[in-house]
Amino acid sequence: RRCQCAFRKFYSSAVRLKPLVILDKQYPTDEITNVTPAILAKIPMRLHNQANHPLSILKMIIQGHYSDFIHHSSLSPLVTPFKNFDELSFPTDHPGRSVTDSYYINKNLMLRTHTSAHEVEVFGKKEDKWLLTADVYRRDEIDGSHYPVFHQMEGASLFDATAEGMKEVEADNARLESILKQSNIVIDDIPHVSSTNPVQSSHDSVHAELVAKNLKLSLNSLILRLFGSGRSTPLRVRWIEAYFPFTSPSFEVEVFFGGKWLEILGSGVVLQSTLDKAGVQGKIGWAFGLGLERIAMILFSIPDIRLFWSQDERFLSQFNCGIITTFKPYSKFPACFKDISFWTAQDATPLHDNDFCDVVRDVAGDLVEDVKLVKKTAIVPSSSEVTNTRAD
Ligand code: FA5
Ligand code: MG
Repeated sequence: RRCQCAFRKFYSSAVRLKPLVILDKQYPTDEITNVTPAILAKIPMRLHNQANHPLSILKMIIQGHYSDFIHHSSLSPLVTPFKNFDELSFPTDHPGRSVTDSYYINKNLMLRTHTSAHEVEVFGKKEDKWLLTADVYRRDEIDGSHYPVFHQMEGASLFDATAEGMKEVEADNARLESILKQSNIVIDDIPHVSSTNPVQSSHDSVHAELVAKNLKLSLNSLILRLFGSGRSTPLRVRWIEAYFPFTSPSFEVEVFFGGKWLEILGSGVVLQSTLDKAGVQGKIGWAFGLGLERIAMILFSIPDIRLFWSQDERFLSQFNCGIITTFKPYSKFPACFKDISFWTAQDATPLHDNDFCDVVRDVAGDLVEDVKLVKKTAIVPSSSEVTNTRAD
């Protein structure tokens, strides 16, 4: 009920009519504005660019793997619905467009729901191989692995749609296959194309199959790089037929980790109409979108997706640039320090520090992490004074 009240208060017409200031710029609001203060507060944080944050460490590891790709990581999250949906051939009645699923600043501006929103823009720069990391926003459920703000990394690779271009793909496929053959990975594969996951009509089917195969090999080798080291059991990866309005054929990938299959990415052969809109001609290629939190949760053993937003030193100090370390859990509550004065009668048996610790343990149990003696004195207090010991 408290939540509903806050929601109604925020959406009262007085607030709604006020312009919103986002990243130092003012934007008008209208009857479909539904972005909340809690979401707005996340926009400047750009966790993927914060040094030593697990998301930025992961970003850098993936960038290192795709070393010949150009990187983008500072594009504004504010995009038009046209860019987020129409440019990518989403049908006009797609549920993702609704105000119940996406965050709108006003009817002409929204928070991107995926990094694919920048595909036409980046392909338009005539870049063939690129990665793009960004914060994305969805009015999703909140639980241990979903959050309304999360981070994706988009990757794309284009090749000349010619015999020469396909030779390049074949050579890369052979290189990747030989790496994967020698490693401890079990891949549950599906056909590169099928009647339910078809080649686009404008594509040569041999080209499309080679490119789909390159996409799979490339992602399998990335997954091996991320999850493969120091394992006693084989790494299990599963490819699943999927549907995205802007790729065909399309795939999702799941990794078996901690007894569960976890979906980590969506991918596919880029729709030719996306490249047409970007003014790219004579090329064919693939794209993927990785969920960074899902991968980082596994790699760093971070149990809850909300922890990524923590500014608590107990979280941030655990991660170092470029290294995957295992997260050590700590209390969800901030540390609370108490000063306690404790005294004994003059004629009593002297109190050992450990006796005092036992008293604390008896009363507070494991809630107390640390007890420190601040000062011990033999001075007998007058009736209005006590000696101070301090227990933190
Ligand atoms: C997409 O967002 C597509 N844009 C991916 C894509 C790119 C397909 C390029 C084809 C070509 P999807 O909605 O499945 O797809 O999200 C991709 C990944 O983001 C998921 O696999 C998951 O790892 C992560 N993800 C999705 N929703 C959430 C959420 N609420 N919280 C955390 N991670 C999420
Ligand atoms: Mg998905």
